[in-house]
Amino acid sequence: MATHRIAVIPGDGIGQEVIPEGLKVLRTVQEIVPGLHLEYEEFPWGTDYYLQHGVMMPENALQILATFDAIYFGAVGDPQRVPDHITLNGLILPIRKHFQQYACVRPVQLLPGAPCPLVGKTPADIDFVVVRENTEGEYADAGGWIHRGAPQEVAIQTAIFTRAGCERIMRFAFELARKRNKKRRVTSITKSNAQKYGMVFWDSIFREVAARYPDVEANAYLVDAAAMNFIRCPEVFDVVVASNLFADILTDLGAVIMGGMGFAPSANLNPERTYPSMFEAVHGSAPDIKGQGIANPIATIWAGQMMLDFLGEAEAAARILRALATHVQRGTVRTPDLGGHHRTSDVGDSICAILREQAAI
Ligand code: GGG
Repeated sequence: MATHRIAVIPGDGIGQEVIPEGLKVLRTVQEIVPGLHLEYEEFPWGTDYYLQHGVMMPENALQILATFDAIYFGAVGDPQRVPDHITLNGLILPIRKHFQQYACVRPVQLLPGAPCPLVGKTPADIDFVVVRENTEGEYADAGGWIHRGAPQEVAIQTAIFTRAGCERIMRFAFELARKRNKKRRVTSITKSNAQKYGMVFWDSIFREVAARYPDVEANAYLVDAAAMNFIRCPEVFDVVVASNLFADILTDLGAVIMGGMGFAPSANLNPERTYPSMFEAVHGSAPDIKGQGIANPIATIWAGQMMLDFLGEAEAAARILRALATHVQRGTVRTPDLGGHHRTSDVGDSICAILREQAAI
């Protein structure tokens, strides 16, 4: 009987409201599935911590986190108090990079009952996964800003694409297409007509890696065409692989076609399991609604489900996904983003009640 130790970082804004619902669901499934044992330790890192200590997390934070099996993360950002580039670069990006969580897996799956803004599209049409390169590319933190404030001031931000980084994320995408065993198709997304070094390099590595997977179809789009096709024909996608920035942007679009930002989960995986992986919603801290208790916790609950799946707890993960899908299909408990009047905690309670109902059958 394995015990999984989970580091919990609610972070900022609605992260502090959705994480308790995720934990509520995890605790409920733990009561139901024999042998499932999860232990949690919560860390108060984020913008409040920054305002007290001058850093988003303590100096030894990564050493502390390294001792856990997984990290369950809420959200980061409180731009009224601290600029976003400080909060993001002080918390979530160093965790992703240090722990080599290079494969950011973001399902774009429309559950029956979820509100899809695309006319005529059904859950059968919207079922793909975006694999985001999570450690380099446009978020590599390479650049400089000189002569600040002077007329000759200049800033340079460089995207970094390494052969090792491209190969590993592409291999991951092809393996995922095999594992999903649906369309067996990987679509690479770049802007290599305009970005003629890094992205042409990405394209050439994609062709090399694709040649090693003859059983998986490989194709490629420019990012502008991909954005259009996410809306026009989402059914053509199975596994999408893209750089850090492009996949970050496209997965907000993906979230909207699967029902809204409140639905979209995200797993930052270290596939080799050398370090802990981190699970969070795609959405951010939503300062506009923080503290009101009305945020939709589905994405964070779904991220908790992905965490259990990655930890090898297949039965518990399957139960959460089933309960979540039932909750969405019933549509009786809805936060305001879905046109309802329920509260964040009502959604957590509803999913826990369905988990218990389904366990009793
Ligand atoms: N729960 C995710 C979160 O807080 N995201 C804030 C954000 O903007 N992140 C950018 C990124 O995911 O790279």
